[in-house]
Amino acid sequence: MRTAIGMTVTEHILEKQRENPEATGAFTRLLSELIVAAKIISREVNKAGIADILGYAGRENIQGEEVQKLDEFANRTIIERMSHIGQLCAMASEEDADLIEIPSKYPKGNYVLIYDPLDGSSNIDVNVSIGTIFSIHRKISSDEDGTLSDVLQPGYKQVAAGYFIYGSSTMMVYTTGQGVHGFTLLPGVGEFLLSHENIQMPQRGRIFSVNESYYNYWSENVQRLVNHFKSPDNKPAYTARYVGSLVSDFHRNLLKGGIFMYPADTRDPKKPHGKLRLMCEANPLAFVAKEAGGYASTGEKPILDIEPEELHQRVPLFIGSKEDVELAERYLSGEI
Ligand code: AHM
Ligand code: MG
Repeated sequence: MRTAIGMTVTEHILEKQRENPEATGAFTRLLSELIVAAKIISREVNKAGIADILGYAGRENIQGEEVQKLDEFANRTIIERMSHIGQLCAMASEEDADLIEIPSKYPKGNYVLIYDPLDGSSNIDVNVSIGTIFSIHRKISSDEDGTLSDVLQPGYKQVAAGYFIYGSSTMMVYTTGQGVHGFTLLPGVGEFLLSHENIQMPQRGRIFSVNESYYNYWSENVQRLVNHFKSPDNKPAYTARYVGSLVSDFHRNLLKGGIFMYPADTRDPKKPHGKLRLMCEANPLAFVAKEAGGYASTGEKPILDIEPEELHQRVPLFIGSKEDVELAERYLSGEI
């Protein structure tokens, strides 16, 4: 395949399609439309400071968190753009409690889209990078309409995953299981151009990212792990970076190496699963990490192996450079 820095994402996806003789173009169409949705969201995020779109929308999402207007805009944009293309049988969003059905007036397709429309939403009104995360599965049920079983598939079955990051520039990073590729949006022109080809994550990093204000609510093994990352015995030493937008923290560690952690919270014994959602946050980033030579774990087992039980399931997440995440598993098991 011809790859060259500067090729458009559409050309890149089409080249991948041509490599697969069985490809029908359906998947290419799906990704292309998702890219259009992301460009619209990116434009809206960029003008958030000047448009009167900030502030809380006055309701809570199903997880009891405040929803901001830009989250709603992003969610609506994806639903509206993706419903009519004929490639999806259902969608699931972090912002919607239930499966999102494709209206009966539109044709149905063989894929499911799971997404977090605007991750890191607490950072919207302070001009800090936020993003859209997506995960795509092939339909497995025989119904024309998608069912919950189409969505509740383990991460290793994803056919594509990635994210858009609305930062100092807007980027798209995606994988279809053939490496991880990054594209940067050229403002004015409106095209995503290949800027990071075949991204490889360093096997060991020097950055740890965790919200340490929860220290007292972690298990002793997690506390020991974080103490390890802070230890002056590490040569060279680790450094801490925490944006508070998973996409941004992950993206930095993808390029520079390191580990992002959102451990289980022992405060509430009924919810010992941290904060992040398996289907729309952990799984897609775990697929990207794996394809870039990294690893994602609950601290006990690979994220991608989890058999999901519910749409909004939460998981503890340790993700990043392979050796750092494996070290985390060894601490959490008590081996060290
Ligand atoms: P969100 O999807 O509602 O924005 O929540 C997820 C975000 C992640 O982007 C980030 O890693 C995490 O929440 C930060 O949580 P905390 O403020 O507890 O550290
Ligand atoms: Mg989110």
